[in-house]
Amino acid sequence: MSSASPLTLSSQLLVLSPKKNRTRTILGPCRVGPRMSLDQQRSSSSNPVTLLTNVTKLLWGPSLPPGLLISTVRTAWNSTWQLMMSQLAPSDSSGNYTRPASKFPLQNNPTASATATAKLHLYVGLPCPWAHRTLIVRALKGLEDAVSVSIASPGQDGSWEFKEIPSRSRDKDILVPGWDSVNGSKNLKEVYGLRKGGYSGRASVPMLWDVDKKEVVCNESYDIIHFFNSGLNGVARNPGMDLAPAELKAKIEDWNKLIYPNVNNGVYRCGFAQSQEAYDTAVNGLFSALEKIEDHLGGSRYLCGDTLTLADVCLFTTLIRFDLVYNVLFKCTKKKLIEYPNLHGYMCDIYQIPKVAETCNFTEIMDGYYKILFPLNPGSIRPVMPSACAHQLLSKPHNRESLLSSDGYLHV
Ligand SMILES: N[C@@H](CCC(=O)N[C@@H](CS)C(=O)NCC(=O)O)C(=O)O
Repeated sequence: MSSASPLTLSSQLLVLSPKKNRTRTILGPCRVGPRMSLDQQRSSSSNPVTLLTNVTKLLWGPSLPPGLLISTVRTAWNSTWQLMMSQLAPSDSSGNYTRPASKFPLQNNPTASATATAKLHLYVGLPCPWAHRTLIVRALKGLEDAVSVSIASPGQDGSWEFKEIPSRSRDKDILVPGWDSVNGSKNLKEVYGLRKGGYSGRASVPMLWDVDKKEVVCNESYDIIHFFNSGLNGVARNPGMDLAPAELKAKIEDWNKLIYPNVNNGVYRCGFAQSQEAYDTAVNGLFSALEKIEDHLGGSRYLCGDTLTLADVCLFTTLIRFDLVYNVLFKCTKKKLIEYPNLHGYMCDIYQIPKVAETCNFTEIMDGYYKILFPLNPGSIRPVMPSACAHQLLSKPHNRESLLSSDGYLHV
């Protein structure tokens, strides 16, 4: 997602058409086919794909050899795809996706110590796994009153947009895309731009905003969840819940070192790989990490033992999207998540923690990825939701309560 608009590319494709010296008319009967009804003809003339097909026929005639057609389109598509990917998903010289660092980590924020008393607002998008982490910790800590939220939806050009009117539900516990309730902005870029000194970089979610100072507090999910866990206990409804107790901090970091590059970012490294080698490396790293975690979860209820921690929250938001999206769209195809009994049971266990299911919006997740990630799914067709991902199935008994004995260490 970036400021480059993928939609402009279809018009560039037209410019790539090789021959301009044909004189056939586009509306003759052979263009629409003899068996097309008048209604079909009318609707097809407004359909851009049909229009492109007709223009192609006009330029080349109906009998273009399939080999030429395929090699021409392949060359045109590959070059535009490379162009798009280089801007939307930066990679190194071997085609490995390299995620840009967040511009506003918490430790760089000079006002961070005063932030606990500031009026805070959280900007998120429901498809985003990084933003999802912050919604879960906000809910578990009971920060709904202390940290209000605005939910953006992905726009056609990949930016995060707000609806123009408040959503009908004013219930802060119901998470649906809506308007920007503190700044009234039309998109997230505009909100970032309100900070002193402006901002022209990536307008990413999640983003924590200081309402009175009109300043970005942080846009790095890992920092935000740590801050929500321990920095706002004075206003949290559930201050006693500690998702990163001192004695587990080292274990949480160890799990994160395995899970962030190979699983959380690993699925993106599969999906955004720009060479076969880059994809192979990413997919092997992903599934070997999943195998390790699967083994560990056979004897441990959560990653660090019998206590739910931030490491589990971070893993959960990738797992819950796995069969819905990553398995298909990002080519994480070696196995589906449902084929891992321990990982799947563990995911259901976390899903069933009160208030977690309400943060998971499967329709928004599927729409967000399949309809908006244009370079990976140009037709924008959203596949049917896998039946194993239905709420009722995720709510079934998981029987993991008895797994209490692990030391919670990552044994590799
Ligand atoms: N490292 C960041 C990553 C956030 C991120 O990449 N968010 C995506 C959505 S899933 C985004 O908003 N991208 C918009 C853009 O890059 O312009 C974090 O963990 O918070």
